[in-house]
This record gives sequence, C-alpha cells and structure tokens, in this order.
Amino acid sequence: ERSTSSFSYSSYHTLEEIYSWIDNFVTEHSDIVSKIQIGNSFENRSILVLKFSTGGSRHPAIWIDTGIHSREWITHATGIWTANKIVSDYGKDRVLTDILKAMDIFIELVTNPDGFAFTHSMNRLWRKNKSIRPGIFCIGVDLNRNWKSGFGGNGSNSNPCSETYHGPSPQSEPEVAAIVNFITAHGNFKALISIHSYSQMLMYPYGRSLEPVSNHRELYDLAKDAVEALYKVHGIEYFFGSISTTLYVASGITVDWAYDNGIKYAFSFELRDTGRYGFLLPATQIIPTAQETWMALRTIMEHTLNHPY
Ligand code: PAY
Ligand code: ZN
Repeated sequence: ERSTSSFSYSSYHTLEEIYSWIDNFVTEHSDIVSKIQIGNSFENRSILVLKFSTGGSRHPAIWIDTGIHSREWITHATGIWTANKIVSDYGKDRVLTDILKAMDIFIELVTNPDGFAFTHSMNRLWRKNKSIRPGIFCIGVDLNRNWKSGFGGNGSNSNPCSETYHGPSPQSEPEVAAIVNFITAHGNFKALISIHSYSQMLMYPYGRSLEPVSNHRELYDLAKDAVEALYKVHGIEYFFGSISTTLYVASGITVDWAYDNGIKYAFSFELRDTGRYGFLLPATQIIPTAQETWMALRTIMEHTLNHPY
C-alpha cells in the first residue's frame, strides 16, 4: 500500500503491513510525526518508535508501548488507531492540542516484533520474545519480567520454559535494552503507559510488592478518573489499583522500572475483554476498544500536563 487511506483500522495486521503503514503515516504527517529506530530485535528486526512533536528541544515526554506481549493483538491495533487519532484531533481537540504544544508523545507500536511475526506464522498465542541461548532448550524471555526493577522476584520465573521466564540478567533482551537506553538518554519522560490485554484493568506500580508507592493516592484518583472517562464511551467497566493488589504480584516489569527511574505517572492497561475471547478478541471490537482507551489515555496525559515536575 502506498497510502494510509486504504489501511483498515478495524482489522488486525501483519508486521509488514504495520511497518508499511508507519512509513506512509510519517510521510503524510511529517509536520508532527517522525519515526525513530531505537534498536534491533534478537532476530534483527527494526524496533521503531513514532514521535509526535510540535517542535522544541527535549520537551517533557509521554511514552506509550503496545505489544510487548505478541499475542495481545488488540494492543497493537489500539496503538495504531491512537496514532491516527492524535494527528486527526490535533488542532481540534483543545486538551490534546495543549498537550502536544508542551509535550512530545512517543509510541512504540510493536514492542516485540519477533514474537509478533511468530504469532502470524506459527503460534497465535506466543507471548515472549524469540531469543535463544546455548544450552537452553526453550525459546524466549518474558519481556515484562526482564526489567531491572525487582528482577528475579516474586511472580517471575527462572525456568527458561516458563511463560514468565525473566531471562539470564536484567535487560538481557535487546527489546527491553532499547527502551531503557532510549528513555534514559532522553531524560525527560514524565509519563509511561504500557498497554497489555486482557482483563479490563488500569493499574500502576508496584507489581513486585504490595507496598504502596509514595503517590499512591494521586495515582488511584487519576486511574479512577480515567476509567470513568473510558466507561462513558461504551459502558465497559475496568478495575483499577496497583498491579500487585489488583491482578497479581509480578516482578521485573516495565512500569515498576519506570516508576523507580523517576517517572511517577506509570500505568499499565489490560484492554478488553474479561476472558470470553481473551487474546483472540474479534476485530469488530478494535475500534470501540480504541475509542474508549483513548479517553483514558487523554485523561492521564492531561493530568501529566497539568502537574509538571
Ligand atoms: O500489565 O504489566 C501488567 C500486569 C502484568 C501482566 C503480565 O503478567 O505480564 C498481566 C498479564 C499480561 O497482560 O501479560 C495478563 C494477561 C491476561 C496474561 O497473559 O495472563
Ligand atoms: Zn501482557
């Protein structure tokens, strides 16, 4: 395809289709969108980030990632719709326009490209990346257990055959190291939102322990506002709270790392549904899911804009 106008936002797409959509998208919206390659995956695929910016140097920034678990297809689809929503509503939606005048938004759409390619070619329910190591017979590390914060703790597994295998060492996986290096080098991220499916939850740190974070009350109130805004769109209910108290204890995860590295607005979403279809959410639910998620994202971004630190 040579233009985004023929792209279907209500269908699931392959890696090649998404990467070609990215190229068309940045060409068509080069005034506010650019593409950055932040690294290469274990199997050497490009790791790409979309940057939405109205200028300035090193604006305070918001990070959104989708698809760190490759089988969570609704997350990539929601990310693509969201990227298009940002360019469509910029200049029309007052809140979004104010956000983008002061802050940059970065979206990593395919955070686990090797796993994602594998969900199309061989195993639709593949979760981990595709790394292999000498003497280890199972494939892949859980990229949401490979972060330095709480690495190897409760709710992660040292068995390479486990779905929650944390890997040999923190950031051993190039897909995680690329994000750590990028966010650290940038140095001005104020919010990080990591998007998963499924369960219909909006959560914040910690995953690794039941201990409340220092701004727990603020994150609780903000999550409540965000899920209320989400509910108003299609009447879908979300649970919210810390990861450890809302879902389960999980260590070495993205949002704990973000929080421990000074990003105090750190959230993870679990998108639709609650298990009827699970990871195999029908494509007819892509647009409604993206629409409601957008209102929650916008609530978090607006709060970040209004509470500079
Ligand atoms: O959102 O980071 C989070 C919570 C921890 C997730 C994890 O275990 O990595 C929760 C699961 C996920 O989205 O990966 C929940 C899903 C339903 C699963 O795979 O069990
Ligand atoms: Zn996940």
